[in-house]
Amino acid sequence: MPKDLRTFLAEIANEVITIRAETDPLTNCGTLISQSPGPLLMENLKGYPGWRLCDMLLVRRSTQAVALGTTPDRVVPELASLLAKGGSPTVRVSTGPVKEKKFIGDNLDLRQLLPVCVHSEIDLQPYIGAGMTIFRDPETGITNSSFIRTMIRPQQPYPMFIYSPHNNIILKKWWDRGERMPCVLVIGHHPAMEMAVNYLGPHLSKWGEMELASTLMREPVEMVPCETVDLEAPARAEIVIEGFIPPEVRLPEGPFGDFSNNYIPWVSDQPVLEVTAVTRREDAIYRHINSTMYTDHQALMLVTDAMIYDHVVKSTGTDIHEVFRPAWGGGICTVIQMTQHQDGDAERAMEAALEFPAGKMIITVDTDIDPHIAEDVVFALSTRVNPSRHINVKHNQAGFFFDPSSEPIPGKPYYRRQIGRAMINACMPPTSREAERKNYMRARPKGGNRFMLSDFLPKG
Ligand SMILES: [Mn+2]
Repeated sequence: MPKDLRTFLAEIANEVITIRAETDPLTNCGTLISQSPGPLLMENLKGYPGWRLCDMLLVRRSTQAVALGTTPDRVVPELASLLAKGGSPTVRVSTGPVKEKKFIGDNLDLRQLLPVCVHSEIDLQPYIGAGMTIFRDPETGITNSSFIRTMIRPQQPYPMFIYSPHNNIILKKWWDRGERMPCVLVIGHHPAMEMAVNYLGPHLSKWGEMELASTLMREPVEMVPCETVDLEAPARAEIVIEGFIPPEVRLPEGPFGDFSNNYIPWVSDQPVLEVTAVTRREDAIYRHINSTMYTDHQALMLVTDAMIYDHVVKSTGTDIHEVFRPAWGGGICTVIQMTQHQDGDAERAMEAALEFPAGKMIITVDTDIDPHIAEDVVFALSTRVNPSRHINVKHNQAGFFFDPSSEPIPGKPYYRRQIGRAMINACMPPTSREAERKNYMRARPKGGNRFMLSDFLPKG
């Protein structure tokens, strides 16, 4: 059975929370999803009879591990080794489940066709957040994919915020020829494909993220020809939207609470998608990625975490266990869990991480600190850092567009930003100074996990 969203949902069935009460994509799905501790399946959507919606598929290391066919402690190293292999071929098929229902025409209304959600409290419009684009380079024929937020106004066309540099290179080539660019938005497939689509590294002359998905899924992705554009789309997707991005049209886009949980930019004029077809499964599941704190939106950053891990390990040889960019750091803080064997190990690891868009705060911690637990990281920052020695600031670095504290660069486009970046060594002394490490041993309560308070409470 080829992998897709459904095979994945079956594999994690014991972790999925199913909601049978009525939920409303326009008023409450956003907050209900954000409150969920794990994978969620909503089966009764107001205004969309017969539809189901899923989200939060990757917020836990346990489900990330299932997606990659590994164990939770091996997610980052395993993903790093898969990414290092690059793309592998997809396979063309003549048809597939995504063709079970077809809607073709210039007046399609995506609000009517799909249960698109409003993500954040003051977003003015519902947004497709889990749409994976397929753009094809008109010169090389290689495709590029990324997640692009698409604003679903009450009528066509639909503004898209195209932040991805690779997508913009390709879009410019089409527009420089005076042509509108054919485009596909894929919604709902195996989460390993979603990880591949979040890949930000180099590849443009060799393969696309769909080929990378074949590597991460460990099987060739089945691709099927589209109805109205000269592109192929994954045959086992839940939904495929086809259309064109014309060179001459711009429409106001935003406000939308994005990535770092800020509204950046508030409203700006952006390109638009003119939809020409929607194909889907008969009983399609709408894959949503709510763009608020602690959702798959931040969890999907693990692709870059794996690349940072790979680079730091290979370029420094330091003893790295885990790289994690926590949602509670707005995605602009990187925690590296490592063991220092010599003085300077942490500093070398952080210098190497700085070569990536690893955020403006890079923090190293030891193996007794869980990077996934904020209290642990703040404990390390508070008790293991001498600010005079262990905080190193680099000025005038490239800033992240979605970081409101980054500053514009005079004379540069609005999305180019600058900021200082801090490297904070919150590790205890290296193993070469073993005696000093005793001072940093964390005191744990007598009895450990061998006794549970609940067993000592009155029964019934
Ligand atoms: Mn790319």
